[in-house]
Amino acid sequence: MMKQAFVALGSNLENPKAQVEQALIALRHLPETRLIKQSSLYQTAPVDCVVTAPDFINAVAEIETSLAPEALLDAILDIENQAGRERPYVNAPRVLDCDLLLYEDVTLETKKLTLPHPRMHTRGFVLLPLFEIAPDIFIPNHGKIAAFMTPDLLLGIKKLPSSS
Ligand code: PH2
Ligand code: MG
Ligand code: MG
Repeated sequence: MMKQAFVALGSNLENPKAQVEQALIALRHLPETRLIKQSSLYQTAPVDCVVTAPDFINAVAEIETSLAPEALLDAILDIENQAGRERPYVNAPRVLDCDLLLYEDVTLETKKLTLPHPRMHTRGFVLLPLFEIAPDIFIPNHGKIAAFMTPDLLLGIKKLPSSS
């Protein structure tokens, strides 16, 4: 049985736009998985990062997969590692961050994985691209996405034209 899931992508190192585009290609090639929709790319000001952090490119993808949540997480962390992800400190600039946001309406809290992603409803750089491709999505434990789309969260976010 195919399950619906949403993955957030972010990069602010080493040609972020190319990193996110490459990650979207890598998602297409995951086993047991289909890429259903991808959002536009967004240039976003860093949130909760050191002041010198460069802007990010962010996007969200909708997939269908028969991988179980933790297997899907492993698969997207492999995509990060393939891109050369390093973790010198919390929220350090990164070549690629792939976060599992939602998996059906599953709520889960294990050592490895929390669903829904615990900060997704507070972050404009996740909410705006997610809203673009899934405006009616319900965030388990929280509610409909539109309720979280407050103007202050959307400051510092710029949608890139699809051609650029
Ligand atoms: N990711 C973070 C912390 N801050 N800020 C932006 N703009 N985009 C991100 O993807 C991002 C962030 C932790 O993963
Ligand atoms: Mg993240
Ligand atoms: Mg992450």
